Amino acid sequence: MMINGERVPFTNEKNILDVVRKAGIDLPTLCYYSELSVYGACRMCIVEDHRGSIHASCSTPPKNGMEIWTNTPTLQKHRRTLLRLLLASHCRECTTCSKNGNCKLQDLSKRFGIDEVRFDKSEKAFKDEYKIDDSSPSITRNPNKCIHCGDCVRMCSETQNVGAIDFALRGYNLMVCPAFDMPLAETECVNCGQCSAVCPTGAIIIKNDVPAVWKAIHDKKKRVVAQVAPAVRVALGEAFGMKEGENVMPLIVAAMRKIGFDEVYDTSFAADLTVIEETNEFLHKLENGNDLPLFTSCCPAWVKYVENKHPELMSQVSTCKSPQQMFGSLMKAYWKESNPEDDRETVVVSVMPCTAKKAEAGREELKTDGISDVDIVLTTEGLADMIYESGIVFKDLEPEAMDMPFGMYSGAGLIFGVSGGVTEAVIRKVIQDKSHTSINNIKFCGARGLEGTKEFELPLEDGETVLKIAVVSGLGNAEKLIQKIKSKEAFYHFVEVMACPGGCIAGAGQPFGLTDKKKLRAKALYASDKQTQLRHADENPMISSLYEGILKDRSHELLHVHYHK
Ligand code: HC0
Ligand code: SF4
Repeated sequence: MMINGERVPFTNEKNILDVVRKAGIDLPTLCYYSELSVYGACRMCIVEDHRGSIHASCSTPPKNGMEIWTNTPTLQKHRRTLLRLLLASHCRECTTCSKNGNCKLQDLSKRFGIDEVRFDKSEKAFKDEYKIDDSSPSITRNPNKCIHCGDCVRMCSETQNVGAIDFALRGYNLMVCPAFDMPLAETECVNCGQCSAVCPTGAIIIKNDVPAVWKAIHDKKKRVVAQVAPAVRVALGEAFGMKEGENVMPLIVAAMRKIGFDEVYDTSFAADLTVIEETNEFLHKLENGNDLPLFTSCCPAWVKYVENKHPELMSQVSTCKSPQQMFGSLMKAYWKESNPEDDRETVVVSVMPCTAKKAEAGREELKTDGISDVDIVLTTEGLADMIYESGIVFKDLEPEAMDMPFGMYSGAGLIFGVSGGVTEAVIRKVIQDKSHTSINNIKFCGARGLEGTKEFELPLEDGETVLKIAVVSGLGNAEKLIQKIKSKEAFYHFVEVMACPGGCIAGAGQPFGLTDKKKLRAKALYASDKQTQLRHADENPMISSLYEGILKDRSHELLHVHYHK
């Protein structure tokens, strides 16, 4: 086809938009994500053909012989009108909006030179129009900033099979909200935050816990201990213009020390503990042959999904706390035991790629004597904001090493951040042959890759047992798998579920990542795993010493949980 007078070949592209973008022209969109269905609502991606007809390029398939233009005077005029109409009913508190600098509407307004808005309303009218829904521990909904693109609705229903939000009312009153405009916290929302990840404006934003972290850091009576999740290190650099997928963990440690955190540790350490506890639980179930499959429990959005939609399966969800929570409970207990004289209060701050971890940390079941095991959860972007606010030039930092002992981890704990990682880590523990070659060969078992559903068999060394394993990411894929299990169409021994498509590398708290970015992040985690000295959780010497010490009698109390919704 011809684009702006130049011949552009196309192959499998499903719409003109993808062909145009492949040709290096960034057509604007507000409602298009290649991983969601096409909605065609915003019309920003319009193109003009040789007859002067206008087409929405996202919903028009490419054809041989087609001639289109992407930036004619007519298109420019239409795009500006569309933006002015959107802005006419959009509040314009840009300087105080948490999406300031990261908002597609703001970005396109600048790009298309919108310097005045007709049909203006008073600021007061904007502010009073819809109430802000602040009920969720993970996200805040501000319908006054919604442009009705429907991205969040499609993400929530198509990808996640949750359907907590949808369009309501008609015409001028049209809005996106939960059924009966209930507070989000009272719906089936699982807190995965994927709606906020695709929201082009500030209509759905992630709860900002940065002020609480500053307050703790500035309080001299508090010992502020941080844990950094596996997936954060391969995404945070993007916020400072570094290469996508680069592992910047040593710079994160340096930045966090400068910010004022007292100790900086790695959640991958606790993931090693999870591997040990979860594998023991799995082998026990396998021996008894009941209550299978064992479902993983480290993704809190998945746990909430099961509680909401399949409560009868909760007995099959591992009782292991997630690594975030294992870290929190262990850290607090360990400190109390080993430093009885220190009267500072320990505040555990997690840095997570995830919004659901904020909700998880607040759960009653994950408190000890009424105090949360994890006190504050920052997202990757939240930490980037703190670094930025501190004036730290991230790229120029000297790399620093984690604090010890909770900064020691194996590669098995590190790969938790990508879909299939938990499974691969468990397999590394299950197999008897721990040689380098054997550990390396597990990567071919079928657990790796960004496909939403992966199923494979693993023959064990006893020559008899063949494990049937499934790895899914995206709750819609999990639902399909559950239906197959329930109808007995399929049987599995072990099932890993992560709510975000691709796993935590694509968590909603990360700089937004489509497929290519996810691939780079996954690659970086696997490369870092390969470089670690310790490849399986049992090799972590700190873990062994904990089992001989504090965990000798308290492993169940500190590392397991029984949810009662
Ligand atoms: Fe994940 Fe985790 S790997 S959930 O995906 O299991 O958030 O990165 O920290 O807890 O370790 C998120 C990421 C974690 C936890 C770990 C697990
Ligand atoms: Fe959070 Fe990871 Fe689950 Fe996404 S997959 S909701 S980032 S724990």
